[in-house]
Amino acid sequence: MYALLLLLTLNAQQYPAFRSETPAQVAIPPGSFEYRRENAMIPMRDGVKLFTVILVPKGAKNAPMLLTRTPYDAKALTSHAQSAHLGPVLTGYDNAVDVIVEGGYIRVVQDVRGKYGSEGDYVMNRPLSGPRNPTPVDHSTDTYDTIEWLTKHVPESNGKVGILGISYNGFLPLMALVNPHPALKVAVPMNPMVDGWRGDDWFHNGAFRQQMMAYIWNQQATREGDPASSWWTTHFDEYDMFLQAGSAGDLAKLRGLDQMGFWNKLVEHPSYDAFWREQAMDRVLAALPLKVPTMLVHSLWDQEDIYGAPAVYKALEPKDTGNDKLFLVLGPWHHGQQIGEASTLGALRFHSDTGRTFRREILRPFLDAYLKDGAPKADIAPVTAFETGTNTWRRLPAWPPAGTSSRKLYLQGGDALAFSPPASGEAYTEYVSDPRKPVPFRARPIQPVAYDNGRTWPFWLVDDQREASGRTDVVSFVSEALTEPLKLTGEPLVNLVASTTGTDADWVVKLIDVYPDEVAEQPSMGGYQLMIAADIFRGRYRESLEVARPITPGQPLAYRFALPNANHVVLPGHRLMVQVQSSWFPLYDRNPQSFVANIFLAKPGDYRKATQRIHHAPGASSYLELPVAGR
Ligand code: PG9
Repeated sequence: MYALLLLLTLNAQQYPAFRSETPAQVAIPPGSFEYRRENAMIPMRDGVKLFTVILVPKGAKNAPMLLTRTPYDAKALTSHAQSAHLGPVLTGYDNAVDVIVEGGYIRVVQDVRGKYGSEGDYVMNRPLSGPRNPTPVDHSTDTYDTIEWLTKHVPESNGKVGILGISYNGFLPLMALVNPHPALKVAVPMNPMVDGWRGDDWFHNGAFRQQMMAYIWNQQATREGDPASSWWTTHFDEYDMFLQAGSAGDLAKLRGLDQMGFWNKLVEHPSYDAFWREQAMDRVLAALPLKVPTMLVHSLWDQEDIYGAPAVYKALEPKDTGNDKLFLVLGPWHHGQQIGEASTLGALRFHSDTGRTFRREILRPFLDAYLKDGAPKADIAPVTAFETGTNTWRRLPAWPPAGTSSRKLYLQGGDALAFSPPASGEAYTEYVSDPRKPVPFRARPIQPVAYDNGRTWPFWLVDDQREASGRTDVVSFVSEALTEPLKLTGEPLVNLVASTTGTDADWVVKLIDVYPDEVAEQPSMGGYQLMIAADIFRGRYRESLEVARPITPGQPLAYRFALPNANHVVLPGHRLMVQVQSSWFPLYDRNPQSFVANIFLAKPGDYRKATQRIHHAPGASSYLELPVAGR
């Protein structure tokens, strides 16, 4: 070392003019940017400091602040471009730029505790301090302390704060509603993670979303999300990777995922026990007063968190006695699409940019009304819902709309589907479910859960289901062509009567709008089979979501569960279809179809072929209760 220093010193003396060209400290000329960027380390009540980017538009005075808290790297979310202008800097995930920049808002984005620039320990969806979190700090206290600091340290602000975000960043505004800071004037949870077991990111009705394993690794392997330590690929087609691995637990062991604390909690809690119930944010908030005006934003084809926003709305609506504190927006979007271009979704065309309409005509006036001094009351309906089929925005007083009634749609023999109960015919429709050849949840090769590189993951819920309906391990029941419009406004309820030769089974039910054989305006939509509501139910939880029980082989049993909300008009000439299958792979892990204590730990010998029967005999028929709008 000494010799090297000596050599460098000699070098400098020999060539004094030949020095490093990098300045000791670079200086950006003042006035170069249209905004002030401040990177603050905000102290929480336990002394942990959270990295917080504060972007103040040039000349801002009495400006409100829009806060997003995130586990996804505040610095990256506020540096989409190195520009003198805020617009390019913020264009990207979680930033409704036309609202933030044109609205003159101060933008604040903060790394949550334990991630990226923030200190402290990281716990996935950190529960509230209490039985699930013995520490005195959580996202509620961290948001309170952050807002307290912001109102005292951002001189350009008017002291009013709104919080908004998508997905995990939508879960965090819900946490902010617990013991909210008085300066928190409005919250906009978009596509929020609410109940990881019932219907958001981790399970749907007990079936595990194993393609999220990569996310768990990437979230927990390193604080900074170091790419060199990220989840790695081994197959172009994830169908092969997961099938070759065996159970999700086998893959986790193969990859060392059991180093991640959250993975071990998943394996420990495969059923809907207190671990999940006590963290479900609809349940948490149902027990608290609604103090902060809140707009829940939901995507009708949300491939990640389709359960959350409607569940919170359902929980909080009874508290909104004046119908002026809780708002819901239902858009024809995939997860988070509302902050981008949204005139299409996969093959669907809406003939207007529904995302832009939402941001400019709903979100912007809503935020202004609560955050800007002297702003007018916003003329926003309690529920604003885009009706697909007719491609029309509807202003509604509540969801589902008054007058919505239940109408039974019966599965019948001969693969028929009708609003009248089966009078005679075959007692059941049969198929063989083989875990060695699970039904792909979309056309192979199956790509990872990702948004970059042109991935089509975001659109999979609107994939054409024609391929599936042609498989022998998928049964499809289809109605006659409708002669008049059928308007669905709410959650279809599945009432399946099914039997299996196995001792466990998954039931996937899809309600489908079948387009006419030819669609002149868009020929490729001829015969298209569009899922308007679909979900999976793990049969072991038929009697209790908390206690898994074996299924009695060969016995027709009733399974009842809700499908996600639809706001859709099935037009005349279209037909209704219901598809039923017993795997949705590899998004969901396979059911071994022989009862084991914990499917995460299933072994190769546990996976067995089973013959499934969907029953539709008179008096024992399967049906869907459709939420049909009043006239
Ligand atoms: N809801 C998204 C997600 C969470 C957890 C696993 C996978 C995806 C999100 O926060 O972006």
